[in-house]
Amino acid sequence: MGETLLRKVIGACPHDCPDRCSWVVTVEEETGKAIALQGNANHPLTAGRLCGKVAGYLDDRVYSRHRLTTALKRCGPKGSGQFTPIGLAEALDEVADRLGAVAAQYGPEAIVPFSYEGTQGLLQSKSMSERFFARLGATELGKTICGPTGGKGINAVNGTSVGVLPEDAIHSRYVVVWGANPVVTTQHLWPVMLKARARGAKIVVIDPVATRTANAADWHLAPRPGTDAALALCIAHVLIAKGLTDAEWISQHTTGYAELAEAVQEFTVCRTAQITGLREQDIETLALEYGTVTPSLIRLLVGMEHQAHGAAAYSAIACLPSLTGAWRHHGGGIAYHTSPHFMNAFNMDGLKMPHLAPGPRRQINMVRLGQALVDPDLDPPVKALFVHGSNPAVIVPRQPLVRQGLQRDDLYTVVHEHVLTDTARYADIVLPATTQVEHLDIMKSWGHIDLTLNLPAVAPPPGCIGVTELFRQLAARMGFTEPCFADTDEQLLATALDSDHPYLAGITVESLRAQGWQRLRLPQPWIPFANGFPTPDGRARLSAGAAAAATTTPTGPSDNRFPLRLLSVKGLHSINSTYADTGRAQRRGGPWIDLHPDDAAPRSIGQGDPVSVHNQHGSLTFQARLTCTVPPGVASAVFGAWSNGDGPGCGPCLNLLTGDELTEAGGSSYQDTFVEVARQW
Ligand SMILES: Nc1nc2c(c(=O)[nH]1)N[C@H]1C(S)=C(S)[C@@H](COP(=O)(O)OP(=O)(O)OC[C@H]3O[C@@H](n4cnc5c(=O)[nH]c(N)nc54)[C@H](O)[C@@H]3O)O[C@H]1N2
Ligand SMILES: Nc1nc2c(c(=O)[nH]1)N[C@H]1C(S)=C(S)[C@@H](COP(=O)(O)OP(=O)(O)OC[C@H]3O[C@@H](n4cnc5c(=O)[nH]c(N)nc54)[C@H](O)[C@@H]3O)O[C@H]1N2
Ligand code: SF4
Ligand SMILES: [Mo]
Repeated sequence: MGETLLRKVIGACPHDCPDRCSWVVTVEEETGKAIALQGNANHPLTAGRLCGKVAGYLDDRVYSRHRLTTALKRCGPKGSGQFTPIGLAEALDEVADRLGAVAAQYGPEAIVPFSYEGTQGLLQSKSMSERFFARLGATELGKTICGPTGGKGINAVNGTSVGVLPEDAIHSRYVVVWGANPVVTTQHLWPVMLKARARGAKIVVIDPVATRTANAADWHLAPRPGTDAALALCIAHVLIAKGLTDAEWISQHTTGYAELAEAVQEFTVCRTAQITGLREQDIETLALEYGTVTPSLIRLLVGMEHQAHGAAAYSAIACLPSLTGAWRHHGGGIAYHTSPHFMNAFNMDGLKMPHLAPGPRRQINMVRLGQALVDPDLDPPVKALFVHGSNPAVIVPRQPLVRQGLQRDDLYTVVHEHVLTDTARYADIVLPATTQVEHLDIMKSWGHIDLTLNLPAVAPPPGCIGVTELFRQLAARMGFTEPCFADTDEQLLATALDSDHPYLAGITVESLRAQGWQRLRLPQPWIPFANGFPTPDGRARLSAGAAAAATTTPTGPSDNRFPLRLLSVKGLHSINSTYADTGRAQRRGGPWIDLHPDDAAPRSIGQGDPVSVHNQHGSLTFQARLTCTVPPGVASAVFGAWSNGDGPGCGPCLNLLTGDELTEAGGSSYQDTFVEVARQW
């Protein structure tokens, strides 16, 4: 008997996760089947291990019996999930005809492309599809739901939202994880923090919820949600009052110190304890430790941004390392995200070709998708929706309105997907997508600076089509004759890297093939503001922190029938709504809503009781979990469950209860959701 020949192919996880693992697919030559998927042992952060969400990617997606492998045409009412299989060519003919007809009758802006972070590959999410919709002159989607609010807050102070490289946490001696949950959401960064701890660092978590990270940390402080700006301003107050500031750094590298010093005067420890609900002694200890242990690092992610005044908290916090001079040190300052390093370096214009647009394009904010779909006065009205790499029926706030819009008979909806998501069930045409092991891509990361390459390892099922090929074929059918619509994936990859940016020096497709990833050539050690801040005068603007003083009390319930704040948190078993369909999240019971015993008692709610969680938008059913991990006044549940169908992952979708009010940066304020919880009898 001959030996089974195996081939190893490098790739990278496509998900919206800061870790961006590099992976290795093992393919059986004879069958052409992928038989194993493992983390790349050569990649420092991945260290040979994929997380539990993705380790089963081959079973859960590539070879899943639930995978879409043929195009579908709707044959029942919208949302019913009734479809007839049709050929891919026929489906594409129909889509091209219908888009053409909509553009001709209502103008191209009546077509709205809705894509988000299902895959973060540049080719699958930011190349041919962007060219296509630009050339068409379709509406542009304002991609505001994750990141811009926190980014705006930090930018207002530093002129950029980049800072310390998250992996440089290893050099820190005081790590403040502020509104982030790395044990769940950045699983490969957490071991770096533990290594820093082994070298003497203290890990402090600031989170209203006692998360897994909080439980694993040295110290957990649980302020009331939305009071972080006050806490940061109070820390500034103590640093100034105790003379723990770095006067030289302040005078050489900042403006607005006097304004900030004035603004923080009212944030005494006593008053801040009242605002935040923290103990005075704890606030003082936090400020003193932060001001004296060097290097100190604040790790931010998106946990605090989804509130009306989310940006203010990030601005106030962003002032702290400029007060202490933490930015001087390797591993000192703020670690937020690393995307801009990549996006500034890649040839994004070459990939997206925005100049193809016939003129300026209307923008619709993704957070307000529901309003856009039902607005009778919108000119032009939305007549076609093209979804890929996203699941708006689940992830967009104010879900009932989104679904009302998706239900419209005069809306033509196309969904390109792996599985029949809630959104896909509303489609007129569903197109089956290739998975990450079947297409070429190149990936940025938002949690490290390693560029990863993803090579196709196996052939896709015959009925499936990748995003690039999909839009190539649609472009041909729409009569777009520009040569750029004939670019192959290899040409797109070369275009992405066709840049003189020094960070890409020496990085080529060939060199990436060798080990699957390569580090951007940032100056080492990376001390982000060693040469000044990227503001017009090179200085950090502490006045932006001072301005945060105006919004230090959280938004409260607007209707006293709904007094409890509903916090959504990311789940361990899903990435946003992806993999909710595996049902893994429900294997340990639930779905749970976490409630403080003090809130449960007056409502006669006992452990495990079925409860309705409701407000002006709707009602969901959960099982109550009484726990002191949430503070009084807060109910908390995992986000991501689908609600249609009868699959194992179906459950309460939190966006049924959220509103579509915007943050200062146009983002979603889904953490400003207020509900009542009642025992179901
Ligand atoms: N397993 C898993 N990993 C993921 C994801 C996932 O769905 N599942 N999603 C990915 C994506 S898209 C993102 S954006 C990241 C998000 O990564 P994180 O920001 O780490 O995750 P979140 O759960 O959104 O929020 C973190 C914490 O913020 C806290 N928080 C909420 N409001 C406040 C507040 O007012 N103040 C403070 N101090 N804390 C507050 C919440 O209690 C929560 O524990 O994770 C990524 N990684
Ligand atoms: N209430 C509440 N709402 C939230 C959040 C919350 O915590 N609470 N989190 C918010 C955040 S931080 C984010 S980032 C967003 C996430 O919003 P999305 O980026 O829309 O995330 P997913 O729900 O994972 O949906 C991605 C979809 O893309 C599909 N997909 C994956 N790969 C491909 C591909 O190669 N091609 C195509 N065509 N499709 C593919 C997946 O199957 C999946 O259905 O949700 C936001 N909404
Ligand atoms: S979701 Fe994140 S941790 Fe999991 S494999 Fe992908 S990049 Fe790694
Ligand atoms: Mo996100």
